Amino acid sequence: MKRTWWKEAVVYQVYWRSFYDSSGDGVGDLRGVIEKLDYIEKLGVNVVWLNPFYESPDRDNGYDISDYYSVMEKAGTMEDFEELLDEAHKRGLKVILDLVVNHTSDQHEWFLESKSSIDNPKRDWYIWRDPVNGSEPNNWRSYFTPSTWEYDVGTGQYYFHSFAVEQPDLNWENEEVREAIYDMMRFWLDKGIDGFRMDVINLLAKIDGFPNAENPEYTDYLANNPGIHDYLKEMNEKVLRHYDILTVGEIPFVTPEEGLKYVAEDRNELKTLFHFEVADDMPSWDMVRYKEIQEKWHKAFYGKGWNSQFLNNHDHTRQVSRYGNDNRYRKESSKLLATMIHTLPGIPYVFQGEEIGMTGVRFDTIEDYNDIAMKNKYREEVEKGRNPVEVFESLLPLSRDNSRTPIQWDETEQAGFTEGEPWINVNPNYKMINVKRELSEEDSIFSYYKDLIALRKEHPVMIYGDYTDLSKGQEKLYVYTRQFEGTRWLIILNCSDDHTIFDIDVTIDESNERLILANYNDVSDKDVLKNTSLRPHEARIYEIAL
Ligand code: TEU
Repeated sequence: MKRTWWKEAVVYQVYWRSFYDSSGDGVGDLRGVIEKLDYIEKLGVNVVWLNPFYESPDRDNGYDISDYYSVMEKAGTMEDFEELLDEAHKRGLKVILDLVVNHTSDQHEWFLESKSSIDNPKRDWYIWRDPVNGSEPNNWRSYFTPSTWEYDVGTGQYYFHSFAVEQPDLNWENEEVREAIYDMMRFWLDKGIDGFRMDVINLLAKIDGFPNAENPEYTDYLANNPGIHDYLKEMNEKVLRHYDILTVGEIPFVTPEEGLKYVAEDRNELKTLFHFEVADDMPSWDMVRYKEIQEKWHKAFYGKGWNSQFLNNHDHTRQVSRYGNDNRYRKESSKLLATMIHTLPGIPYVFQGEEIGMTGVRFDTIEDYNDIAMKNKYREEVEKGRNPVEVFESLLPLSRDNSRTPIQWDETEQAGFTEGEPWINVNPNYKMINVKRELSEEDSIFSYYKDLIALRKEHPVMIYGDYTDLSKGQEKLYVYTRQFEGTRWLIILNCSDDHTIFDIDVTIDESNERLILANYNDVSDKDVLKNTSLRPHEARIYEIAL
């Protein structure tokens, strides 16, 4: 498989509104990112993904764009962005932007025109349908609301939205729409950005005729529809292939075989993808299932396409709270999960704050929350007559705001994130968990991430190695090898709160075994592995003989 810079990337996701506020208005901003670039550089990552900062009414935190060509006031100015890009590049950091082209804001000029009358030239830029028997054209559910259809009184038709009512879907069948999007992509690429994270990119094509779904609750009918690969091939042909960039598609609802169609090297569509078999479908840790997922994706992708590894992002609860132990073993399990993500095949993603072991949050009332997905769901369920307290409790574990609280920089007021009132409350544990503390402690989570990321630069086995799981079916231990050009690594993870005996059948030649990294600092090179008792959330990486 060809070596390329983007396969060797470690991506750091910057949710800028919660990163650092340079202006004191309570919202993080692009200047705040510039001020903290040295911090990102110190971690050793080489790509930064910035969540959307384009002009937006901000109903879905920037994923409802009203002007693709300008910067939202809260985030800063175009000059700030250009400076950020320049400063990042000076530090050897590449920058990828969010590309949100399945939908726009309902305040986008295009939609305002489209809505203004049935014969407006932009009417067909969005998806409009007549009522069926006086009601919605079909029974589909959107991600954030009970129906994908919203009625427009002015023109007597419904428009289609896969997400919130304020996020109408563009009509990708219309060539003018596609060309307008390609122009916009070139605009940013020509500024020198290094790629795109493509928001729900497999939703662009819709099922012909919008037939009713048998089970409308399972919204897979929104994704992977006929025509999608034609759009992506065209996008590649007209735009992507002319730039040396990283493209990562957000691709929910795919099997590995289907996923490969988006990224197979010989198909000329995207470079990599995020699938959601873990984030969307594994609410809490399930070791056996996680291994099965890794196995089947590796099998389908090895030598053919490139994957990504992540356990959290701005939509998914912080990994140490969801999949580790954010209490007694916060430090150990943060490091273990990092070891896993950075040694499995695919590009590792670090979501801001993960590198200091930030945890999920629990606010007291629904008013303390901002997430439109959570708030809409809360309203929908309460309107059905359900008990509000129960509904609230049920939404807490996976609320997207778990990951969206401000970065905890230090122990001062508002965790040093802002001098104003933060747009969302700071996690109350900031005095214990913060960057300042992490940077001052030798065996901190941050310093472990730094070591792990540095290893990737010296050891291509972490990137290009094949993968063999030696622990199938085991519920606590995850043990696998990676092998590449004469080097073999053994990764040992005790994914549990218990002491666990290492009883895996792998031949270890003591004279050849070398400890590469461990998350307990008293492990020595000479530790014989067989029958060793591994401590809770213990993680080790060895180089072993072939
Ligand atoms: O997310 C798509 C989305 O709906 C995710 O919330 C979902 O959990 C999953 O990851 C895909 O099945 C993207 C953005 O990341 C999110 O913040 C936006 O709200 C959404 O698209 C709409 O643009």
